[in-house]
Amino acid sequence: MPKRRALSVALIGTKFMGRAHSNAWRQAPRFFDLPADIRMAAICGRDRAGTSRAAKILGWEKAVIDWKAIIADPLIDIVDICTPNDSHAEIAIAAARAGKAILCEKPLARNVAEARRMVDAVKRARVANMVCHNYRRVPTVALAKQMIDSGKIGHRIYHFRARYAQDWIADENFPLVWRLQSKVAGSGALGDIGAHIIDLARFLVGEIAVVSAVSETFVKRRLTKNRQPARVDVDDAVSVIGKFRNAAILNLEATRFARGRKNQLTFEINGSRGSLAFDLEEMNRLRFYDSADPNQTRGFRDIIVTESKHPYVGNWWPPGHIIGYEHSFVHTVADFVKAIVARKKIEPDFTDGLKTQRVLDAIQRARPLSSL
Ligand code: SOE
Repeated sequence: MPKRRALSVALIGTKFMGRAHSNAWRQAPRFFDLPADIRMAAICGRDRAGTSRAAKILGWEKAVIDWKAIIADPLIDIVDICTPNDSHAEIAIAAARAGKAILCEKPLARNVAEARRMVDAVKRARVANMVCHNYRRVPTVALAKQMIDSGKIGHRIYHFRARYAQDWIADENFPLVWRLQSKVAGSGALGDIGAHIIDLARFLVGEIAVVSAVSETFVKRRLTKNRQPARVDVDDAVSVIGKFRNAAILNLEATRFARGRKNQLTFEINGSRGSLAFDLEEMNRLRFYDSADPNQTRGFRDIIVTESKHPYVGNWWPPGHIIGYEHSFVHTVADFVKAIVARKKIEPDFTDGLKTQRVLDAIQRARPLSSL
């Protein structure tokens, strides 16, 4: 019998995304029929004690504190980058040169120039590469994509409206963390959460052709963790209007100042025959309006996306037994492993990350206002 392949993974980053990805690497082989065994070989972080603790709790074989040791290790096949944005390019380019497959958290980079260098590196090295836009792999979102592709809302799309709203920095006493510094993050709400809905716009409707935007930094000065005053040089909120190449109209909002909204991601798509609506807070439900329904009973209906025929769902629980946020990462990792072994292209890859980055940069450059 041919020996089954084993893929050794090293994850860089131990915080929120490090934990979400660790859970995904652990669960994917348990719930998906993967073409390779997964070895959770190493987790890498900056402080020794914290990283050792993370390795133990999250189930990695060893803790490493220098990411260059991961790159130099010939036994590592996959590098999973869950670090702040300013290190994505350096780590990914080194990993590509070392011939490793790469999964990278979003946004791919801080700007287009960096993203382009990352794309060049993975193309030159011909290594598998993927950006972790996990929301594409929420079953409800994947079903929406199938329905759009099969014409369920018509052959023309008129509108894509999306909102990603949080409130974790709405308190002006919240400290200046890395996500509020452009030299580390690139941009603010725009790149952190706006990147997700731009990716969904591209996934569900197509390429974006033009954008116009307004943004604001509501709290311009904050104290660092050492209580030093410092300037906030990223956006707190941004609103975007634009147009897709297929003439559909785009409306996006990304904000971290929507009090009460902890992680609200909603979208609505209106097509020539019907509409689809999604809300992450009810992520197993897809709302569908079909204008071809008989008019006495026509209206939005709820599709509870828990049937075994729905994307990814057959691998989990019986109908009606809902799934959550963490499953989207499991699906991402499972699809990535399948693509690596089959040597198939996977989306969103670094080229998609670059396209999204072009939209982010265009929004940052946009000068839309007619003054009154
Ligand atoms: C923080 O705003 C954050 O963790 C994002 O970085 C993630 O991408 C998003 O899924 C949840 O919020």
